[in-house]
Amino acid sequence: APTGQSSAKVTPDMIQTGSDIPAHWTQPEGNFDYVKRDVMIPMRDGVKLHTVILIPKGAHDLPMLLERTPYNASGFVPNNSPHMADAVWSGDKDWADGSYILVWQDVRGKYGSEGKYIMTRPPMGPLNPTKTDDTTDAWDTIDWLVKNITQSNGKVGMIGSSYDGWTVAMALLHPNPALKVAAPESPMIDGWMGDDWYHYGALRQVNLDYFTGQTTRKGKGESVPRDNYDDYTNFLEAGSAGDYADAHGFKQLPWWNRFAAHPAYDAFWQLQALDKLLPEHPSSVPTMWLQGLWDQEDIYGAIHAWEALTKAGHGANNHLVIGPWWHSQINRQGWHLGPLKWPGDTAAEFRQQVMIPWFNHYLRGTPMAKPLPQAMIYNAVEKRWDRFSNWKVASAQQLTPIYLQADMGLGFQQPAGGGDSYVSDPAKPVPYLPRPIPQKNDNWRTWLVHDQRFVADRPDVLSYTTPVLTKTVTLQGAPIADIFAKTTGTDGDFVVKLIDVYPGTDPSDPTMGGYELPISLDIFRGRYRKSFADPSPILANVVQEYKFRLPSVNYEFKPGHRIMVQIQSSLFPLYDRNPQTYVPNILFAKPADYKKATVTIEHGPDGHSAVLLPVVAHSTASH
Ligand code: PG9
Repeated sequence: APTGQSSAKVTPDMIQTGSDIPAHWTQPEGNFDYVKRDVMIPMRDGVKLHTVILIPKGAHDLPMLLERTPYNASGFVPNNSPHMADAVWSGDKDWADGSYILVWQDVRGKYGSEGKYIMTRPPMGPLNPTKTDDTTDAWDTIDWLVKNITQSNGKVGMIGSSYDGWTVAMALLHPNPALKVAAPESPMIDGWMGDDWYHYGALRQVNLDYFTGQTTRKGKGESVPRDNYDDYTNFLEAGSAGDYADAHGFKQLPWWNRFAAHPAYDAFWQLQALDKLLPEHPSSVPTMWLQGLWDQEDIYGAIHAWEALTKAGHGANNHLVIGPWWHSQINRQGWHLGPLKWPGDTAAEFRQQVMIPWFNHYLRGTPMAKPLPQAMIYNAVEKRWDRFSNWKVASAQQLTPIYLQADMGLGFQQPAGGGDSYVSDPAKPVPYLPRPIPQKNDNWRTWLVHDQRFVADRPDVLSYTTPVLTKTVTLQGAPIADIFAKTTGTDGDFVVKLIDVYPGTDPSDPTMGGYELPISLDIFRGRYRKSFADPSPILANVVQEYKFRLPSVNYEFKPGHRIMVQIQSSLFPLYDRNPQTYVPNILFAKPADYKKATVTIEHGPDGHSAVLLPVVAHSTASH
């Protein structure tokens, strides 16, 4: 047998010194179909922003697609593949066929970018005394790109969803002339009124994880540590949202302190609401405002930005697209949404057949087979896109009240009177999903289509239902909840859900038998019934009106189905609990402030509770 040991001799090349990691490593890119550049782009104040650029090999005269993000630009190119389409994250694959130069940039102060981070930094002005914002940063970036990326044709399009959709909207306040087309996808537009932070003043407290995720580190921060698997328990045991935040160190976070000092819709929120600012600085950039019908994070932004611009006379270059999607699903697969199945991949088809051809039209002059209409809104019942040339802004709609009636009935006849009461107990708030509700929640994306039968038997949830419909009821527009109620408390929340009750059996899909599908729902904090800026206590035991707009729908209630309106006073733990005792700032309510209240929903005569429905006799949609 070989021995070998005695002749072992150490030569110099065997000796391990220094480091096995070279000072610099360059990936040979001989077989790559693109070139990757990591650059630091200087802004007007000298701060440099980290930017990742993928340029197809041999490219010339290509348009550039820019996304600005607080979520790590490098993460948009997760794979070290020689093929551009394999290198980029799934949402950008359709753009990575060699016909676009792709650009992602870290916003100021996050990940690889220099400078200071401010959460959704307000535009320069009273809330931002500096000389830069995300409008100037987008402007300077585009300026640099067209001057330095010689393979480009000098034209830029911007996309991005949610926060990245907000960066698109910010760029539109004063766009660089090279910005030729834009698609804010599920953009955060007004964080107080109906996007990520509050809905009509009710705090979306599960977003407290977002505060630590974004603002404890320059890179990705941790979520808030949990004592229990079930967030219902975690938030209930914590007390108020402020108690929860204090217990987890939030006082160290400037954003939380600023946020917590402004629970009402004061100047802090009003002056950064982009649906107010965009019409004051309208752009001529062709813009596709895009969101999901059941967008669980930013259901407010796109449609309100589009409506505000349209109302101000800027409808010609602004289009509205609402797909059958959860938040940002436009950038993923769109075969289904929870139990709702579509005939194809609605997201990929939209990207490939509408969005990219539309971008190509403005960025390389390619004619479009079909012009983009004023609005394209998916019809989730007929399972097809409806195209509208006259989708109305909410204020111009004709609305038909559907009234709450005796014996938990619902109908178009105004009832003479009556009412129903329930006890709302902050110690037992109504969950928004069946418990347990883990922090990493698989149902988060689809909670807005969850079967509402899981709460129907609760004594603090009222469900009003029509008889079985014999004719189709078609809704196109924004329903408005118009609730008249009294309470024994001095504050309180109202949750109103418009629901399609499916027939008891469905032979083709038995699991949908009797399904209670929410098609539009929202929450309203009672203290804001007179003014969002100046809250006031509810007068105990006096009937008050609570009127608020629900998310827009393009829906058909079919014969055999029933329409339901459900009312309750909490939606927990997604929204913080209202103590039902008026306190100056609910974020810091004390345990003794949380009190049971008896809530009575009036049918009349002191106000006829109803949901005002955008019923249309004849749809004007084309397909
Ligand atoms: N909805 C997320 C968000 C946007 C803006 C601020 C806070 C959160 C997002 O998905 O980006």
